[in-house]
Amino acid sequence: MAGTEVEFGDDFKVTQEMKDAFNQYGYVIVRNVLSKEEVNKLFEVFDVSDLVKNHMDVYSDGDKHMCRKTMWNQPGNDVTGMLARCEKVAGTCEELIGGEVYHYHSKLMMKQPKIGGKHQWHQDYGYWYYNTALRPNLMTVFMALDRCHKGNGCLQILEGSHLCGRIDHTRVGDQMGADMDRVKMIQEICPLKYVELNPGDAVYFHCNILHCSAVNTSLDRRWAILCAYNRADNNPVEKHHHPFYTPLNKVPNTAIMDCTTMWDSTGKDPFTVDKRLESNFGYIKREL
Ligand SMILES: O=C(O)CCC(=O)C(=O)O
Repeated sequence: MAGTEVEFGDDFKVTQEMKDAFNQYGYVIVRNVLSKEEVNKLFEVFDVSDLVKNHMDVYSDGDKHMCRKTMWNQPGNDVTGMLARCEKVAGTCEELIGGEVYHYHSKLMMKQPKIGGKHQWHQDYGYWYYNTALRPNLMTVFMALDRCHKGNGCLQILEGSHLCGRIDHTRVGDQMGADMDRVKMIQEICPLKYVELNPGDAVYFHCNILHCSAVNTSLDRRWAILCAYNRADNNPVEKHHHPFYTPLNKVPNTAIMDCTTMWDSTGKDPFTVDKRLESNFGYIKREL
């Protein structure tokens, strides 16, 4: 579909066609937004940081499969901070969502061979809604670090489903899942897209797009780094486990390779198991 898929290059800029595609389909894929060198540098960060060691295990379906993830709230000044603050990632989101954004959180998703768990059909705004950012003006950039394909549980989205509005969600294991009766109806009108990506490709998607991913039944690891943003004029009303508006201080794309601080957790405000429990309790309290 025109505009939903573009190639990154030196002259990359967000075109009206990309904006139209984002508005109509709820996502845009940018191929090779990260170079091989940038992807390799991120893997070097994982080697020297405690990002991998400090993962949480998130179960979705009552079986042995689990999603491993590590999350942090503030971008910081190290390599992952430069990634989250650079023009091609954060600046592209500003163009697509139509205004200044701030960093809502980043996470490393580690879907391991054979044991990597599924993500239920959900909208990110299905649960971010409870964080009291009142408008669905949030979005995520999912950047593939490994090849993501059907066999290792690539992202699946229902094209254009963000236009169906926010759907009710309930807890499924450690996750929030959308009301499946409603999802089935939406599947009748919104085509399913398997978002197959090569390392360095990214999908930029709206917080109301319905998405999921299957278990990783293959021997191929499926790691990805995700940066989520909220529009600056959508500051949440209540304090919660993700930040209020904090200026992003965007940097040029070259900052990722220029950055000599591989990892510095200072001020990154990691999202701990305790915070997850707090947020789950917050949700349950509201539900009751
Ligand atoms: O990593 C995935 O497959 C999906 C991640 C996701 O949908 C989420 O974290 O909200």
